[in-house]
Amino acid sequence: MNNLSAFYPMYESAKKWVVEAGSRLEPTSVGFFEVEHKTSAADLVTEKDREIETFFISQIRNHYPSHFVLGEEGVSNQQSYDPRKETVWIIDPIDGTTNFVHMRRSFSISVALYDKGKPVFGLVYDPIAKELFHAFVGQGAYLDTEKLKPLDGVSIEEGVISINPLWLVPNDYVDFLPFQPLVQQLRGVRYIGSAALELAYVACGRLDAYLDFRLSPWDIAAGLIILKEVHAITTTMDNREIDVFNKSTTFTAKPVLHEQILATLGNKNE
Ligand code: 2AM
Ligand code: CA
Repeated sequence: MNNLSAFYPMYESAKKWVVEAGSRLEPTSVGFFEVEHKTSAADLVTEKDREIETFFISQIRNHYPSHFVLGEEGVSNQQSYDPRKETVWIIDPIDGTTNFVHMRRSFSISVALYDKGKPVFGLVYDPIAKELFHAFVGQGAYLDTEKLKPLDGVSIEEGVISINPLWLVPNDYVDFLPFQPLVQQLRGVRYIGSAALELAYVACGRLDAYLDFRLSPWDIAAGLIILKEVHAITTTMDNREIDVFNKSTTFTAKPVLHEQILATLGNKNE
């Protein structure tokens, strides 16, 4: 842990920055903003996404000029670098942009720091609920000041899980048919639409598992760190280790449930 202690002041700074950035996303501060499509009509970006990412980049450049920033909106415009050799902040300025645009709630800001490819700390902040999920590697995970407990096992029959509904229809990633009996066995299925928040909800026990498509580093970087601290089991859908710097399917669950879901799906996705 000694070599990580140098990062502690950055963790403290990051906590202040997410709360400050979040205040700009509250209904009273937001006002009118432009909405654009990226790859499709379902893939939105707003001027608020870019504003929040720019806020973090200016803070990081001022305080830690040697660090790199990997942000969803690509505002930082840095020369290419190897994230496994540098100190990198991975930032999703608004995770759940569709929710931000349509509902003005159920979105989050996700900030993580990885040093030479290794996780250091992660924060997921919901500025509407004013909930900050955070963890520094090896020191436990927290919801605000409350330490989160290690997760207990749960069975499919008792499980309430979040699944991207697109898993349940023909798709490019997994065989959808085995998901239908899975849904029938579960106590309940939800989908929130902010990957970072869904990972945080598994960590604090509000959800028992979460499965989603090929997510990007900024969607999952912070959540993975928080989940590990509470002993969630997190893999790709084919039960491999997630490489945070590459897109991958994401499957996190409480003990027992992870194994049961994979068995129910028949590991057909291997
Ligand atoms: P975003 O809101 O930051 O884009 C549900 O849409 C979840 O999947 C959100 O966390 C969303 O992140 C993420 N996601 C990743 N790629 C996406 C895409 N191409 N279109 C919509 N959502 C995407
Ligand atoms: Ca995102």
